[in-house]
Amino acid sequence: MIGTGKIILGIGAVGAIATMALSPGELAQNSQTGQNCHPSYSGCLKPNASDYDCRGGSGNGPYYTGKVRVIGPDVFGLDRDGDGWGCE
Ligand SMILES: [Ca+2]
Repeated sequence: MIGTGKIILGIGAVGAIATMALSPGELAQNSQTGQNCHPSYSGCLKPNASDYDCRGGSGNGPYYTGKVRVIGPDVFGLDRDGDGWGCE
């Protein structure tokens, strides 16, 4: 319970700072990690997609992407060689 209280306080503090002084760059970064983008990929893939495949490849979709930075668990299997870049 103590831990939960600390988390709520932390979010409140971050929100206050963000409202007061947030540069355009930070705003853009925030929108990329928002609910509309998948947290594992930097190219803003849909977070609720059933699968992504590489554009121009032999995958069956339903969604396709070009080269994309993989910044979290590679749930769509786009980065086969594990170097952090998918669909190279
Ligand atoms: Ca790769």
